[in-house]
Amino acid sequence: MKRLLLAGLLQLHRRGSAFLLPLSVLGSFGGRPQTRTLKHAYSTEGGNVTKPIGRYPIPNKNDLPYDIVELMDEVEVKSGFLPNVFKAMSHRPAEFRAFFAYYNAIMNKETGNLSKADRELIIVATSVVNDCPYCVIAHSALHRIYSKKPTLADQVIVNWKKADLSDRERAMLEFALAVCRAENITEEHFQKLEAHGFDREDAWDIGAISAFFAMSNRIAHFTDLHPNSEFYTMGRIPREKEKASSS
Ligand SMILES: *[C@@H]1O[C@H](CO)[C@@H](O)[C@H](O)[C@H]1NC(C)=O
Ligand SMILES: *[C@@H]1O[C@H](CO)[C@@H](O)[C@H](O)[C@H]1NC(C)=O
Ligand SMILES: CC(=O)N[C@H]1CO[C@H](CO)[C@@H](O)[C@@H]1O
Repeated sequence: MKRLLLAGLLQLHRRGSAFLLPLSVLGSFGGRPQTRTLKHAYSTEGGNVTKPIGRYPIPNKNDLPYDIVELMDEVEVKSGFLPNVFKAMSHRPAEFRAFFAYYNAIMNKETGNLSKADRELIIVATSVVNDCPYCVIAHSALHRIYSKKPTLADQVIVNWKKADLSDRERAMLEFALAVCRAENITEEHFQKLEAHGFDREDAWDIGAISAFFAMSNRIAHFTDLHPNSEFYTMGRIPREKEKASSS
């Protein structure tokens, strides 16, 4: 059992850079060797000890199992900040491991017709229905980064039916939302997907992302999980412009 878990986590590690944020957003951490040890505690946002990120206590780093600390450090070094979902889930180490193993299995899957941007868009659209600010804000940021489209996720957040989506994306979101709303899923749903190049395995991928994040949305809900401030601005301004204005 322990071995299996370790194998799973090692896989997570090997794919670390693809795990949460693409290399293109790693900014100044980009090319550095990742041996830096992060010393601070995980419990607050931006070191502001008076502003909690959620309702449950976050364990001190020293009290957390090593595999969890290692993964958090890796994500933080590679991303430039540690998304609050890692801190919140560390309250339950066994669930932390299960959560990120499942997350990795569906989000970093290398087969099928869903791009990374497609996956993020499914999370955005369904998390709106589930009233989850953390998930909408974090995953719309990731959508902007992966798609290089700074406005589409915002459009989907307000009203996906009026967003500048392709017919393919529309069909994908229609299915994801039918799963999200627990509608009666029939053959017709699968046929509509097929008309846009999504086979049954792709339908599973869309359904599984919708389902997993419905669970994640609910955990964020009762734990009162707050998004990191970094997510709000990520991917809104093209990098060349950003560089030009800061030099
Ligand atoms: C820390 O958070 C508290 C509570 O939200 C806020 O009043 C205070 O201004 C924050 N301090 C800093 C330095 O951001
Ligand atoms: C779901 O749809 C199928 C096919 O149209 C139908 O036979 C079935 O009765 C429906 N089930 C429910 C619970 O509405
Ligand atoms: C339309 C499209 O991209 N179809 C591809 C979906 O994925 C399968 C296998 O993963 C490919 O064989 C299809 O070409």
